[in-house]
Amino acid sequence: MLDRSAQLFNAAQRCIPGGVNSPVRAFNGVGGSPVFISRAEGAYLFDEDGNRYVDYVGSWGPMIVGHLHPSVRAAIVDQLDRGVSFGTPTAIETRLAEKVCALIPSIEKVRMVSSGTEAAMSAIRLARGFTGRSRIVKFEGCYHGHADSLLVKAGSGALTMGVPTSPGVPAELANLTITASFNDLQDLERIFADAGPEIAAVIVEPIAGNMNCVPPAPGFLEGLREITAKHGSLLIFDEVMTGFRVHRHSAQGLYGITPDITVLGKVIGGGLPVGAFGGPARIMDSIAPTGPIYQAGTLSGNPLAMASGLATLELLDAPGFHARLEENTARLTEGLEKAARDAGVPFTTNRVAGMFGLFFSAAPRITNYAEVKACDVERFQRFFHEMLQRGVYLAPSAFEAGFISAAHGEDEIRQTLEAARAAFTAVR
Ligand code: KE4
Repeated sequence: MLDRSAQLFNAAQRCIPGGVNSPVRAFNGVGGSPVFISRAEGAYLFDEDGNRYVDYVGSWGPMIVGHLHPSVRAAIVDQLDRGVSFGTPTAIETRLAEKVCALIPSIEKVRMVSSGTEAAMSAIRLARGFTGRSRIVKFEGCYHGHADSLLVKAGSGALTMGVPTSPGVPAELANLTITASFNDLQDLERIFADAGPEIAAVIVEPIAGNMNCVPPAPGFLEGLREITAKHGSLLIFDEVMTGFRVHRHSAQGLYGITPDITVLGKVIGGGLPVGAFGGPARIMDSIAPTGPIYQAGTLSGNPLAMASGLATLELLDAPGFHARLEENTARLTEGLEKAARDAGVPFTTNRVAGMFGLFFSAAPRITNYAEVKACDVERFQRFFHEMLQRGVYLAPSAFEAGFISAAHGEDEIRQTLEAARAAFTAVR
């Protein structure tokens, strides 16, 4: 007898490509059939068969205050009773914009959109329009959503001409994207020596979270800032994942770097569809209707999503919020490393405040994409299922970061480490 999730997956695959509305959810990264979640609360997910899981995905980052937080729920319900969408300016859009500008000093003006992809795509167009240049630089292993110019990987050839990572992206467009190595400033220096005057912008995840969690090497972000400023290119921080997660003022506050444009998503919507891009007024005023660079969206600034995002950000104002997140992430990752050591399994972690990475590797720390790719993915896949069976829901991919919420406490971490001791033994 198939469990309910398996039955639902069979039905979903008949009318949704792969049975999912976003590929990573299909469990192709870990094998097996995805669990279908029916509800969530605090640090927990509950699947259609009634199984409970400690959740370390948090909808891929947005649920930083935990699922169904009473304040967020109340804000959504309050807005719901006044209508969900008007297609007009609303006061609550300004309140969220003001909150973002207060929390991220490099942002004087911000435009709301409906996803991180849309925000990154718009930021690229803004940088190209503002500088009059066409080429952009991204980093191998970093992900900025699925806009054409960003679905590009390093090609061969001296200029590391980009080649598409997906059919449907024209080679002519991919050619305008140069791919560099994350945490490798020499590589970037070489690219700018070759093509500096043509480069509109460098876009980077200040803490890589899409090659699993890889923090910036000391001096790397400072180097990006220096090189781009020297060549008149813009520096775009894609903080869709790190925004408000790693520090009250995001990664740029944690590392003390001022980018030209910041891309946001996830936490800023508290689980409802919100993305955003912002920066100094001198740049942002180039965006329609004040400037010529076109960008628009039917549901941009949706009042329900704004209410959810604003209530979430207001909860992050609590004294010690990020310190507690950091403490619990440290307790979790240090406990996992001990459990792996006791089981004799080569394993290490990375963490930055409320995000972390798990790696099956004998290396003391994982510092770049090549080292991530050398990790034991097959052992991670087995570990993932051993943990799932014991009620712990990790990201279903060896190349994704994990997230802790304010709802994770002693109990949840104890349950997780108990499951991990058995899971490490099982994958020894
Ligand atoms: P969305 O379009 O998925 O809202 O955001 C794209 C995006 C942009 N920038 C960064 C740094 C991101 O991490 C993302 C999306 N993250 C993935 C998981 N790593 C979302 C999960 C999914 O694709 O289903």
